[in-house]
Amino acid sequence: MKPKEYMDREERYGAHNYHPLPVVLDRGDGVYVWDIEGRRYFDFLSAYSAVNQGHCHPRIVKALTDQAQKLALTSRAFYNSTLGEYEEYVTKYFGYDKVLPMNTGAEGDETALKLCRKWAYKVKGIPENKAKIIACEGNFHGRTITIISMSTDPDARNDFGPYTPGFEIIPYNDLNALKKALEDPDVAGFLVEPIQGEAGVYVPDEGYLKEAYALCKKHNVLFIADEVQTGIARTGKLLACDHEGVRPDVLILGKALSGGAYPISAVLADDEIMLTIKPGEHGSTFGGNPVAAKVAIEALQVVKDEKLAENAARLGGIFREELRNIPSDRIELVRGKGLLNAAVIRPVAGKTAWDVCLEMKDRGLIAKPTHDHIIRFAPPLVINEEQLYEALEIIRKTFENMH
Ligand code: IF1
Repeated sequence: MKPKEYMDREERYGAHNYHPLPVVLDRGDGVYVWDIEGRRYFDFLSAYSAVNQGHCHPRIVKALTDQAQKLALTSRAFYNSTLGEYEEYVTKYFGYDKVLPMNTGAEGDETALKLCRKWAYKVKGIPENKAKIIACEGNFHGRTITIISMSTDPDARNDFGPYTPGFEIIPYNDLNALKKALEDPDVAGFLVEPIQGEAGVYVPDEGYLKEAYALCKKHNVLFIADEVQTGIARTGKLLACDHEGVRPDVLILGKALSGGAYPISAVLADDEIMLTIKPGEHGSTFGGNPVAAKVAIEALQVVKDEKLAENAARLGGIFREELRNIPSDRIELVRGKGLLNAAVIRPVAGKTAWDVCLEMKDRGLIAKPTHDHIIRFAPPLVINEEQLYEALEIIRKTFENMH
């Protein structure tokens, strides 16, 4: 089959909720993916940071296949031989009393919201149905009805109402707005991305997270960090909150928790919060299943063994510097942390970030634009310096050709 036939088939039989770049991928290994005609690309999206450990990491694949052949799913109606091992591993790894395992990032966020509300009524003592959660403009936490009720993106939100109440939206990176919102005694939580991904890799001012955390403490409000995209070494530390020494009260992880091999998410918190949810009050058929348990342990161990946070910090610095040195008036701004980076593109003669991405694809690097004028650069964290310079050369040539 030709590439066009693959694309046409998706178009014909699949819902049109995505607009993919015209490349048909077939195989992956480390920082590379190959299309069906055998052309190789640097993957600079990494499945939106799910593949931090690289495509088809042999240790993660082995954990997956070994466990899949032994026992895949029992439901949470029974104990099993793998869940406790994972729970002990992941809580010690991140330093929390308890974990609640789910599957997707959106489910992790939903779980955190429910946990926050339960805590509001059982511990903080907010009157029934009055709990409020603060979220930020430009947020992205997933696609469920409740989550899009917090969204300020018309595409994510429009025509999906009525919306879930109980949220207050404040500007991101604005401590005064947070201070003001926290004066309401019915506020139970502050949900925040340490770096806003979908908004275009928007890095807040230094000190924002630390001060926001302190303000939350002052008002007995839970600081809830959505590290689904920023977590697990992507920004050069294990968690993006680690850059400011902030330990979230509730931590949401997803994506790279599996190295991209399996849908795995998790919510971590201490007992005072987590034990407010009792048997029957929350759960999931697949959450914490034996395959997920084994895959997540291996995926997290790979991050440590291969020092991926250190690599992301070092190579991220080189990447931003080299990108800024590209002599092109098309690159308006470069920002990011670790290997979560973005370039803001100045459209010239009707050519947008999409055209830049098409050109990069033809030269052997795939990335995806966000918001028409921003390109995210987020390779797997196993990338080495030589590969990074090779990728930068592709990017440089692309811009050179686009004057
Ligand atoms: C799509 C963006 C990335 C997330 C944060 C929760 C979730 C996500 C901080 C939900 C998901 C994705 C989903 C993907 C596009 C994508 C994305 F561009 F929209 F912002 F990564 F950059 N919290 N992010 O970033 O996780 O339920 O999807 O597992 O196609 O919607 P999920």
